[in-house]
Amino acid sequence: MRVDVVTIFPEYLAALDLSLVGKARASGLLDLRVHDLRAWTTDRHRTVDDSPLGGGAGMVMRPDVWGLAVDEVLAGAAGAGAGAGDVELVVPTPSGEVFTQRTAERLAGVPHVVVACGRYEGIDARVVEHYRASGVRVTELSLGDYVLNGGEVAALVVVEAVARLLPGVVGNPHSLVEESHGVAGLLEYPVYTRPPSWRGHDVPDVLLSGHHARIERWRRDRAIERTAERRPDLLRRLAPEALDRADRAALEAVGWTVGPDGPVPADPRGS
Ligand code: 6GU
Repeated sequence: MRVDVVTIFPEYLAALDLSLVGKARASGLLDLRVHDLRAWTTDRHRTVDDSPLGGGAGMVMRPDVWGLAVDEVLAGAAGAGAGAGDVELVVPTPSGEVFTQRTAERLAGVPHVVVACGRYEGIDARVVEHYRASGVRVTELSLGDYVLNGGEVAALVVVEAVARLLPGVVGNPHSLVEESHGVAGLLEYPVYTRPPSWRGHDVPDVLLSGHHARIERWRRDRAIERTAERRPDLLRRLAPEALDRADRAALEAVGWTVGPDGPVPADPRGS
């Protein structure tokens, strides 16, 4: 998979040389290239922004500079054999759709992703409009409901979340199956390692029992409990068919019941 990141702070992405993503790059599973947007400026001061038309605070990134940058990065990969349908332009912005594990899974199947990192008040809206109109898939992504100074952190997040899903990047593909925000729709159960007793806190006995069916049940109960407490929004989205009798008992133990559309708080006055 090829990923191009365009930013005015290429050094920000140095972290992608480390750890699993760094290894994926070194092994050739991930062809990641970071570009300095200012390489496409044409004036002496290498200007990438201008004041907002219509007035208001801050600065807006210029469409002409972004157009030259994105054209060239798209053309570079097209020359390497990718078609227009194989590329997706990702634009991090707090006004985008929320980036989730589903987004990461979808992007992991896209041969070429271009991430355009805006700063200031964002990129002139015609850039997204233009590439959409020219047939490029464009996704504006937000990390969540808070404001960052630019898209670079989102680029780090997207590259890490996507790269670990590429075949061969995570050593044991099994570890991708049960983790939080996996297909089960539950948060991950708590995990423990040796020593079995630490500062007076003991690992739950069942995990030392060697009884695999009981361990599996215990883990699923804890996942249900945790999700009810921390992410009731996720719990409500579970399909009733996905919940067996033991799941329903675990839900009832934490004050939930399973209605025709899925789990709901048992107390009708509750959340
Ligand atoms: Cl993707 N960009 C910025 N600037 N702020 C954000 C964000 C992205 N996601 C959440 N806040």
